[in-house]
Amino acid sequence: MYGSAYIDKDEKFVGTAEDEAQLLEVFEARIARGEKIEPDDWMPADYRKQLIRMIEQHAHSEIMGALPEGTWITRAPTLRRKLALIAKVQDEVGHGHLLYAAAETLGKSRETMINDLISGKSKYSNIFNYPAKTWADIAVIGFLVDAGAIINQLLNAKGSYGPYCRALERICYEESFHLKQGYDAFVALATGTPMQREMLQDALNRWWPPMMHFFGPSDKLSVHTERLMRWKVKMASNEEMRQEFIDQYVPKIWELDMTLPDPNLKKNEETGVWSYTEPDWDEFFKVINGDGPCNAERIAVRKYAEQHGRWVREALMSKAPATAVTPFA
Ligand code: BYC
Repeated sequence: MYGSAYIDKDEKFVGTAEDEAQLLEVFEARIARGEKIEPDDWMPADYRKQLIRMIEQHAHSEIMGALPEGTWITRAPTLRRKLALIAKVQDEVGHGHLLYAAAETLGKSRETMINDLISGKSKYSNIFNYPAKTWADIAVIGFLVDAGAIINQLLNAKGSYGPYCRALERICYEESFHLKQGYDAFVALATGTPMQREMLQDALNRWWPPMMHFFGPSDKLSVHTERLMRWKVKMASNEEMRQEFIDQYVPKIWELDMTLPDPNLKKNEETGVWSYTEPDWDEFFKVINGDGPCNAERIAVRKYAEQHGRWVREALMSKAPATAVTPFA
């Protein structure tokens, strides 16, 4: 209840327009003061909807991201790399759990979220719809995709919704280890044999275009940015995040004498702004709408996991039989 107003069982606001305007004013003032919004606080229905969309997509991206990397655990070149990759994949799945839990505070169940992922209703990051063909792909994912994720997440951890911010903060600690392992693998290949450098260059050429897409469409094409930034769900525009990524990481790639497949990539030293070839946004929208090189394969794996893991979930949720034997008794 909020005065005479309340939220009904379908999450609809019931009250006068005046009540709602007043609540909205208080809500926006809290955000402007930098306060965190918590699950039991009043929030506009659209804030809730946008947060569920974004956190859910983020959670899906974490568990989908574990798939291309997971296939390389058995093929990692050394025991040390294998151990690091196992730990990373485990972390990514853990991030998925944290984020599903954060989204659940807004009223959508995990089961519904997983169903929406495997039915194709929910999106997940474009970047995980491409194949990881060689070990160099794993180095590029660990270095550049994790770097991109950190840029996005460090910013949004300062946002307005408490449970999402706290999850992001914890995720960022782990992501910084992932970035170190990715960079280490990247440098090992970049300073290795001509064949290793060639393999790395090939991976960079393939991953660069989806990496440019990773931060979302150009600000002209972005539909949610303006509202999300007003509500401090998103703390920077897609283009601001992309510029920050390019500025921090392109010099690190070039200093290893590797190249990027964009002849127009150049920094304006006066303004600090990078120019680059406009990414192919048709390709981006095709991929995020389910028609990328690996969409069907990724969804099929998640569907398999959902179906074949059902008995485990059911067993965990069921009450233990009265006659159960106590282990080690
Ligand atoms: N991929 O209005 P816009 C990881 C969609 S995992 C797919 O700009 P918004 C890792 C967008 O949803 C971390 N779809 O959107 C894991 C919208 O479509 P709908 C991944 C995208 O939300 C394992 C439409 O395009 N990070 O790092 O304002 C191993 C218009 O876009 C993408 C996150 O998930 C995309 N890249 O801004 C290694 C961060 N971009 O929903 C690493 C959380 C846009 O209207 N998400 N779309 O149908 C965000 O920060 C924001 O959602 C975005 C997009 C910046 C990505």
